[in-house]
Amino acid sequence: YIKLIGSMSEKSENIIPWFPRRLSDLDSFANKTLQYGAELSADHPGFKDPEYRKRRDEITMIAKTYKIGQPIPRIDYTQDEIRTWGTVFEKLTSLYPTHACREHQYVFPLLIQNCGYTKDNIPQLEDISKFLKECTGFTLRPVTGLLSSRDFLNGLAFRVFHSTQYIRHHSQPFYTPEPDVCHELLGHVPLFADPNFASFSQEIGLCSLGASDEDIEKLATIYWFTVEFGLCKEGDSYRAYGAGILSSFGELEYCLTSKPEKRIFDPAKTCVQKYPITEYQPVYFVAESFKDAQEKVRNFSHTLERGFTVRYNPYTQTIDVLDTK
Ligand code: NLE
Ligand code: FE2
Repeated sequence: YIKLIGSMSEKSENIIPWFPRRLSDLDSFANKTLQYGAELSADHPGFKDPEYRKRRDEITMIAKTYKIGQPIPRIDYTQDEIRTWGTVFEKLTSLYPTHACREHQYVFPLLIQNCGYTKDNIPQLEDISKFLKECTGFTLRPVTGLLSSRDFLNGLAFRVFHSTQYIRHHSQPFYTPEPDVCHELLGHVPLFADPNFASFSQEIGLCSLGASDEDIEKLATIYWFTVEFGLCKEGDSYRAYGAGILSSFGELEYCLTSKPEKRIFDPAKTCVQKYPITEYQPVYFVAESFKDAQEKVRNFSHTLERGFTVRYNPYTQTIDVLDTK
């Protein structure tokens, strides 16, 4: 925890949770991953498969020693892993034309051309990170598993996305409660190449810097219902832009049916909505556009209790703190 000096210290509640101020500060938390919650481990198909666990440990070693700025080491994926990827890739790409949002569909062919996205190849984080950097300035950073919401969201303030590098268990290719390369590369990556989506994501990240625990909870819920499970309107129909949907064949089909409830995205309401993490979502929120969603989140952030504002300085890749709200 840090204490801010100046006019802010006149307030009695002047203890502000630590937050990264420069890019290399992100190295201090990339290893602090959460243990699977009881809920997750009970459901996880790979939990009782020792060979799978061993392979995961091997892959996550990379993330453990990685420092920002280094090239991300390549993984030599096994035939079995590539087969799982191929199954997921084929099923999902057959649904994208009718279910994915416009931005996702625009970027996808570019990933095929530039980053080795095919059925028989699991693309490498390093190639993708370079590609994204040229599109929107986003970069990937390998991570061993789930970070705390605070750390994960703080990364977005720097346009850094923490990405896993291992793949889901082969027994359940069409839905997993955990992030894996299918989820990151097919769900998240295409959207981070879109300028409006990139700046919407960064907006949530900036709001999270130095936020109270309660506000982090709200922002994480907003992140959940947008970046992970967001729907948007296109003409008269709905389309998916949330990565958790775009990486799950089962949920992608389900989300556009009339079964789940769909509500308009409104940060003040969305931020308190409860959600399950190991099954299809019963409720989705629909965004008008990424620009509109960003503006709504920005307005919402003024209602949070943080007593200062932050600005990202892209030249130095640091955070400027302004003590006016
Ligand atoms: N349910 C998603 C999938 O199967 O790809 C992963 C969600 C991670 C938050
Ligand atoms: Fe995700």
